[in-house]
Amino acid sequence: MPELILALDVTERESAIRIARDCAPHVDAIKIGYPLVLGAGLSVARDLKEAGLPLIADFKVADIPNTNKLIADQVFAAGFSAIICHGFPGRDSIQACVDSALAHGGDCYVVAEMSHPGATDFFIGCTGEHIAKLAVECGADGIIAPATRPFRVKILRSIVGIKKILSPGIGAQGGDAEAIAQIVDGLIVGRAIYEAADPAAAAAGYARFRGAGK
Ligand code: O7M
Repeated sequence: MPELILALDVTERESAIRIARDCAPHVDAIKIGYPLVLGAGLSVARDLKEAGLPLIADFKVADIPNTNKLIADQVFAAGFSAIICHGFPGRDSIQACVDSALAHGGDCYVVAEMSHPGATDFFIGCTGEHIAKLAVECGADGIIAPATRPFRVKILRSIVGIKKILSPGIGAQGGDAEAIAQIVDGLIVGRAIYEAADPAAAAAGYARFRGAGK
């Protein structure tokens, strides 16, 4: 049964807190990244935790191992439950984030393949598969794979097995929630919820896909 993850990419603290509070009954986790943290400061994480949901840090960390470790340690110290890193910097950089997550009792997810049109310039071929394999070998909790390309998610599933697949690209980017809910562990939805006239109602609409079996 896939979880519903709210990608809270608004840039103002007050609206972030309001949307998180209103949507909390319908979602399983909240993912924030540069838009909100640069707009409102890292302390917004503490405010959002009051919604009572796990917080995922989407900084798509993509540096050398030492810098990745420094970033990941700060993320967990700020109260996040999980960190997302890029896979393309390679095994040692992924491992640094996984090790930090393990040390803090958190999770680490690795971007294996992206959802936007430009991703086809780079990821498709053997890159996504290679990153997914590295993520498994490093002991990551799962990967990020595109809801806009379910056929790619199926290929990546054959590599990661029972590891989690969290999937963005639903709604605003054209991915179909019903189709992707059958094959992933987490639906990441942003604009289709936070830009809706009634974000809580939109979240409740997507929450019905949590019942779809994998
Ligand atoms: O639903 P949206 O399109 O408004 O937002 C999607 C969110 O997922 C947004 O936070 C993106 O940064 C993120 N995302 C993608 O859209 N595509 C990807 O390939 C990867 C991510 C992501 O979450 O990576 C961790």
